Amino acid sequence: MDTPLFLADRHALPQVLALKQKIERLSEKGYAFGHQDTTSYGVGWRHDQDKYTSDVFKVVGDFPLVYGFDIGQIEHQKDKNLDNVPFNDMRALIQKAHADGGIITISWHADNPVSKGDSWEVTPAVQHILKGGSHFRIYKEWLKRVANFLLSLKDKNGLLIPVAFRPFHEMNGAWFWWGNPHCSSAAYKALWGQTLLMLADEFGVHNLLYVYAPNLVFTEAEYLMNYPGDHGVDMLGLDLYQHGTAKAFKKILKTNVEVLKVIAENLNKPYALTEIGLDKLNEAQWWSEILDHTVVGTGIAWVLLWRNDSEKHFFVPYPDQLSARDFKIFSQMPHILFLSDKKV
Ligand code: BMA
Repeated sequence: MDTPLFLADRHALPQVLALKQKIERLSEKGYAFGHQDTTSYGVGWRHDQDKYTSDVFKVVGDFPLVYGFDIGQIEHQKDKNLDNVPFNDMRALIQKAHADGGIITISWHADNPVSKGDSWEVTPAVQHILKGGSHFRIYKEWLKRVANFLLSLKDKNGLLIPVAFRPFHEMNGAWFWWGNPHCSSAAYKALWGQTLLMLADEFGVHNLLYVYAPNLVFTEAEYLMNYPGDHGVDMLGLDLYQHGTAKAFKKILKTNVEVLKVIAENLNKPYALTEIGLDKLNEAQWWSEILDHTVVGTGIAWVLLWRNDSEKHFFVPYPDQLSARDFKIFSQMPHILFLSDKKV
């Protein structure tokens, strides 16, 4: 794939282009394994200074290649994110993952700037936070705090760490205030453009690769409904969870990956499954027979499994979990890239 010469942020730092090229290279070798909050906590443990681990590491002896984090609550200058991860720990874990050669991706479960409820509080807000709207100033203040955190992500030489940034995700669903039923596509696109411009031009954030990521779609048109345009997006994502049977999920996954691949190839952008998983993993062979079977050879850059909160909410096995054996087999497949695979 030839990397286009432009990035969504025209003043993006060289390390952002390097990140994009790394993502493109790895998708030619296979796909990377990613996990949300992998070093922040897992089933039955939380990160502390002397214990650097991950449920992925506990089961397979290796770390993911892609590390997901979420900055929800940074907009209020809180000490911890919405899942109780202290932002100071998060920064240190990002620095460590980056130093180890991992790829960092960040989402933002922002609170509702109008109602002050959480992301799932769907009082219409998007139209009010656009320039000229009644809540623009609040939004701008919140975005400044986002910018401050992103600009604090520096490596040991003081260089900014490049981040695949995935704001306002799953916008074609009804559950977030930025979702389609609660704002028009035009307003969503305006919010995307405004966010990018403000982060880059006003707050000087130039370490971001912008990822657009709808939830499950049925058609290309649906995928593109809120697409902010080629010049505002660097990478295409898609979020998809298994809610029904394995058979039904495989079919949906196959269709979605096909849609994503066709669009991404047309637009010449890398693409990934930016969230995926089966909560509680009650399928012993989920990794090899369901996930890999459908994703292998499709050019997907990564799969990012969602977080391991507790025995009631987890997407990656912990030791002795039903799918742990299969996960180990999956992790050893040569086309699935973990941190120690120095293939990229
Ligand atoms: C959701 C759930 C929530 C969590 C949120 C943000 O999918 O895991 O428990 O707060 O993501 O991480």
